[in-house]
Parts: sequence; C-alpha cells; structure tokens
Amino acid sequence: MDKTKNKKRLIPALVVTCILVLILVAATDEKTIIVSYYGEEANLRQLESNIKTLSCDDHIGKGILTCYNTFEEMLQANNCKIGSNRGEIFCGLDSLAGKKDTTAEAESSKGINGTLYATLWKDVYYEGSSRSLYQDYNDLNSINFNDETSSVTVSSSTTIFRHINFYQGLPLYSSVDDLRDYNFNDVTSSVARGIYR
Ligand SMILES: [Ca+2]
Repeated sequence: MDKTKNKKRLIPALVVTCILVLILVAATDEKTIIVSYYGEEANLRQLESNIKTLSCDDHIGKGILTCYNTFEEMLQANNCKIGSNRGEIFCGLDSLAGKKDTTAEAESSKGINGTLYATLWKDVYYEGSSRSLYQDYNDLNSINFNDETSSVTVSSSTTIFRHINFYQGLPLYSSVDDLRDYNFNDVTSSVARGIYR
C-alpha cells in the first residue's frame, strides 16, 4: 500500500470533516432567550414551538419579553383594548374607560416609549405568535422574530425594515393584514417606531 497516497487523501477528508463540524456548530448555536411567562422564567424558543398563539410584549424594556398563551391575555396585562377588528389596538391612557386623562401627570408619564406602537404577527390576518412592541429593534433575532412577520398591527406609525440595522424600510401608517401585498412577507429584520425613509 502506498502510504503517501493515503496521507494525501486523509488531509482533504479531515478538512471536509472540520468544515462540516463548524457548520453544524454554527447552525445549532442559537442564543437562548429567556422570557417571563406567568411569573416563571421560560425558554422562548421552547414556548414558541409549543404554543401557537404565544403573545409577547416588551413593556419592561428592550428585549425583555413577557409572554402569554393568548393575545387577549397580553392585551389585558398591558391595559390595551381591541377595536372593531384585530387590526385596531388601543393602549394605555386612551383605553382607560374611554376617557382621556389630560392631567399634567398623565401627560408626562407618556414618554416616547410609553405606549405600544406595533404588533408583529407571524401569520397573516393578525394570527399566530406575536410581538407587541414598545421598543425599537435593530435586529429581530434578539426576540426570535427575524424573517417571521406576515402582518402588522400599527397603533402609531411604524417602519419595518427588510434588513437589520434599519435598512430598506417599509413605512406603515396603518395596520397591514397581509404583507404579501407589499412583497414584504417573512423578511422583516428590524423595526422602529415612527416613519423612516
Ligand atoms: Ca410569517
């Protein structure tokens, strides 16, 4: 047997094996995202695979999600109300007994991130898993929602972006029940309150 020939074959085989192992490691190296779920800590990806209507909000802070089994539970916890259809959501002060609190204290508590500005939905017609957002995200991977959005409930004007870091935006002035109409299905990678061009 020619040992040199065997060695020559062994080296490329080792290189290929190494590359395959690296690809496998990269593919499975998904960051664990811990969320609050009925007072317990839970793994977001696990919840998402078990609960089709998992509904999360980030009202505590950027990337800090609180998740519920249904969208209705999320609305209730956030003092939000639904309008005549799932594309209309009213939150915070405006939803309180239909009466707007215009005291100075109430006005000053609004803040720029005081109310929910948009809900991203995994499915069209505001169905499936969702993220109800008070914060901007330059990379939706951080809340496990990259390239997932198929419809958007807009409470105040919002821009969704095809790429991370707010690149190639689609400005939304009102809710969109099917992003396929805008050639924007399952591509949203970042999102911000307000209109950006
Ligand atoms: Ca989708």
